[in-house]
Amino acid sequence: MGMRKRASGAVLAFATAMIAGGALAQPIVGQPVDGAIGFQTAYAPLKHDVIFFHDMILLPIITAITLFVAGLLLWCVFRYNKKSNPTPARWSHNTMVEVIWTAMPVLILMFISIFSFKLLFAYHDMPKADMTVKVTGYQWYWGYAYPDQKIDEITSSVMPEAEAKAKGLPFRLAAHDPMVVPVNKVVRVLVTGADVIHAFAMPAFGNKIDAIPGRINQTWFKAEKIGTYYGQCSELCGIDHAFMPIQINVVSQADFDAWAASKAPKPAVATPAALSAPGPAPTGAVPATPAPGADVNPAAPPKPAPPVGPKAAATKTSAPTRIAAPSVKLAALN
Ligand SMILES: [Cu+2]
Repeated sequence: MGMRKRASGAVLAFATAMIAGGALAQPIVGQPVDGAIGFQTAYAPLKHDVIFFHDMILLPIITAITLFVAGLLLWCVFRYNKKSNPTPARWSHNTMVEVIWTAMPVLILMFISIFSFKLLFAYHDMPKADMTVKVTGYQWYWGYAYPDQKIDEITSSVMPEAEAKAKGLPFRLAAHDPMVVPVNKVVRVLVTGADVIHAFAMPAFGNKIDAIPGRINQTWFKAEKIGTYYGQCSELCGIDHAFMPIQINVVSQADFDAWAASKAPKPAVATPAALSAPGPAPTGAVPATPAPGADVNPAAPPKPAPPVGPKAAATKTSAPTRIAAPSVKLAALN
């Protein structure tokens, strides 16, 4: 009776969740859900591929092997115990059986590898990107820069507990200044770390990639629905590792354009390079072309190390400090 009541309660909760999910035009994805099982719902192509690979390829094979081995065990236990089989056979080898139990696992692994490599290539072979976001992991927050929109790095930090509670948002998932991207656009994500190794993970899009100082890793997603998506740093990076959530707001192209316009161009900052620039500096504008040596275009592959010295250091100062920091490390590593 209790079980039945609980089961019907679960069905009701599921139905309510489905209705609520349908009614909500904008999903909020990435929060813990009571009684959930399996992966988070997919909202990007790679995640669909991941779920297909797991649910349609791996899970049936694992289930079949488990049932087969369990059946063999039970058969041996009941058919060949001392009572049912008092005089055991004396032979020990069977060539056919040995060939089968060697060949079968090889064939199974080859079958899995077909789909596994297909998935791997899907991650690697990014479609033509519509835009780029450069993600930098810091102890303990994230930086999002938009080179195409000329938006300097935006610092995104965890929303304090009191504020999150007041707004009804999940603490440790909600963030200030989240990443904002347009819906149905291929977003190339360039990921690096400024201090230690972090990892950029967005389960609803199937993304998880290390943010490594001195390296730029690349991944991509194409968000399929307008909404709010939560992820977290997924590489133990220090004492506040649990307090650097990743929030991505997927919005319409019009909303994204408005947001981008509000973030760029930034007002001019008085830097030594800007002050010494020939001619009157245009008011309220950052020079359109990056200063030489200022590695603000993360799309470019790591270049041979520029000369490191007082001169190089002087040109670096014209770049925003946060972006310059990893570049300096890149140069030092090269
Ligand atoms: Cu971390």
